[in-house]
Amino acid sequence: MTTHTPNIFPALPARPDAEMIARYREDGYLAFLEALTPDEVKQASDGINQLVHKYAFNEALTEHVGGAGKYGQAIKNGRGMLFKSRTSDFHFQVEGNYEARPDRLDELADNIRKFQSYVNELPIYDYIANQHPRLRALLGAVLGEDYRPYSSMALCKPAGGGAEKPWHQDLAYFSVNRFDGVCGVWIALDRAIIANGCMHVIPGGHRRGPRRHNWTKVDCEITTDDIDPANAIPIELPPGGLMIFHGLLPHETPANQSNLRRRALQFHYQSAETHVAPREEYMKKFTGPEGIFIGCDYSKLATKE
Ligand SMILES: O=C(O)CCC(=O)C(=O)O
Repeated sequence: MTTHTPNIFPALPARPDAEMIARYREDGYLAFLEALTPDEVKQASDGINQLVHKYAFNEALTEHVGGAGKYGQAIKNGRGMLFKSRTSDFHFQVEGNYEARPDRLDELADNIRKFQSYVNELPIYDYIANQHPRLRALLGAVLGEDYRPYSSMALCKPAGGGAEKPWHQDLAYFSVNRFDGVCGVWIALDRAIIANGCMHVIPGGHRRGPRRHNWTKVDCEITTDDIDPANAIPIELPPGGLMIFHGLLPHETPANQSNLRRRALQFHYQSAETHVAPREEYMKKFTGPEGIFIGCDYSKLATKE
């Protein structure tokens, strides 16, 4: 077991200092208890309900893919109904054990598992992701001033059973040309604590490079022979708190075993030198000692029983 003083600071500063950035490079993450204002948190949280009301069961705007989805039969975390916008990449997926109904849209909004590509759906998301002055200063210091957005994706955990997201590195999924210039930003919209599935990280775990991921019955994950959970620390955050983390940092969020909903926003960013690479090129780089790809291989999942 390692001892570690968590990199949890009171507030996201106007400019991060050199010491903070040195700790990011060393430990792979920084957290700030206060980053969004209560009004920004409310707008972002209400936005989830607005998007569900706009898109769910709206045939003109949305395609509904019932039940398990493309890969859902093989894994527990992909089973809920999928709502896909017909005009943009925006889509969201319902938690696997929840039955979506058109007459209960606010309840449905509390039972979403995943929102994807939502940043252009409402001005508040574009503001937080791309214009927030303090977040821009932090990203500029971490990735270089000419960084760019990579994606927007948010996992939520409904009260009383929202599923876990097991140990993984985000770069096990992202087809990019290099692994030193990607980071994620995770922002709590509800209080995130151990009981409702807050983030857990392995401080410094990004420095070991890519780790082996396997498809299990739950998800694509680093199994515990390559992670020592005793080295993990929880990052508990109030609404509006923010964590920035390296694309190779192993992290997980346990299941929500409480009656407290846990919503969060997540954005990823890339440095100017980082670009989307053909899958084959990326797979030759995200390798273990044998030179074989060890990220999340979707072709294996499609054939999994
Ligand atoms: O928000 C969560 O529960 C987990 C987010 C995460 O680790 C991911 O999307 O890669």
